[in-house]
Amino acid sequence: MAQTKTILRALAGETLPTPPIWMMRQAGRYLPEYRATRAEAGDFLSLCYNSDLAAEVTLQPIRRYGFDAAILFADILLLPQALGADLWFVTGEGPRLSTTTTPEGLRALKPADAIHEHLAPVYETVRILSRELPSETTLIGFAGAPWTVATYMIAGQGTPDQGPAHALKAADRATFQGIIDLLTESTILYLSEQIKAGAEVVKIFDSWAGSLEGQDFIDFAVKPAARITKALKDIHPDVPVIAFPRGAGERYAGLHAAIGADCIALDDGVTPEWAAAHVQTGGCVQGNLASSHMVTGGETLVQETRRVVDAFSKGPHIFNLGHGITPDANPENVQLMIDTIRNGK
Ligand code: 1CP
Repeated sequence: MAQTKTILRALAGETLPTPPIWMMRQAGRYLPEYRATRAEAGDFLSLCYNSDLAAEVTLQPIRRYGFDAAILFADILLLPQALGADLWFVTGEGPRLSTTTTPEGLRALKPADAIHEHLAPVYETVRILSRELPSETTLIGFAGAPWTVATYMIAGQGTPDQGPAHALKAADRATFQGIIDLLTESTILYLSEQIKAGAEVVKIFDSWAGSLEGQDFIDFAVKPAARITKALKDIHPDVPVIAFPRGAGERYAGLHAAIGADCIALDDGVTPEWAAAHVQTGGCVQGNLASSHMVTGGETLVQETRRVVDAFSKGPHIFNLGHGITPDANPENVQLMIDTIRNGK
């Protein structure tokens, strides 16, 4: 049967007259209905593990805006928790984890195939969504990339420069590589299970890829993503993979082939014109309007939205922001962006 979902058509390489749209963090604190459901759940992690409420917040931006894709509501740090790390969120600050920095610490984690019981509520959220989403909306599953998840496991929190992870990589390569390998294998199992539950596309978020330099970028951003993509395609050959090595800069060129991904997601550190010439030539791209426009709005938002659409109009493109929408964004600016893309030409 010919594919009718616009995101799947773009991922298959089709150039569409109007790009399909979704937004990173589209279910989030900028929406009053999200804040209400989160309060009902009690806290962020309880929301992630309550399948009915997690499905509800996933659906909220679809009802409000009619995005072309829904992204499963969960977090990249649920996987290390399933591997045995302690995880909690400090209000106003962000995630905290017990640290893994020694051979003993690595050995104390569970094996990759022991994650599914802990993550069962996430798979249930996917099943609910695949029943309840409108027929034209694509369901995206996701996981963090091994390097990005490792940076949190090693530091025990978010870090501006991923210093502790770089330090472990230099001081105890075997333990560092062991963490990367465990995350790579468990991510394959985690994403494969999301696909079995109904995810139609999966995305690998490597938010901190940009701090990897030289051969490290190849070894710890490109190779793990390529291994995950290859393993998933062996099991689920028709499910597209989106890779998001944020901050890759000029290294975005050639990544479709190097990773084997159907789509490379771009942050706004590269211009759409450069990316059209150097990245979109390799396949579908996703991105890359700066999320700050969702705060500031106005004529600049309209112009920059048009600029992204126009720059990528000659090849396969999924419209998105360059990073997640922030809590201080104005929901009306999101509507203005969508109207500009869908009606503004
Ligand atoms: O309600 C709240 O206060 C929590 C805010 C929040 C939300 C809405 C967190 C905490 N995670 C999420 C959901 C989330 N996280 C999704 C759901 C789907 C959607 O996009 O709507 C996804 C895909 C993520 C992915 C994620 N979590 C990433 C990768 C993408 C990115 O933004 O770079 C990262 C790095 C995380 C860790 C994390 N979780 C939450 C926070 C505040 C952070 C970042 C901490 C830091 O900056 O270091």
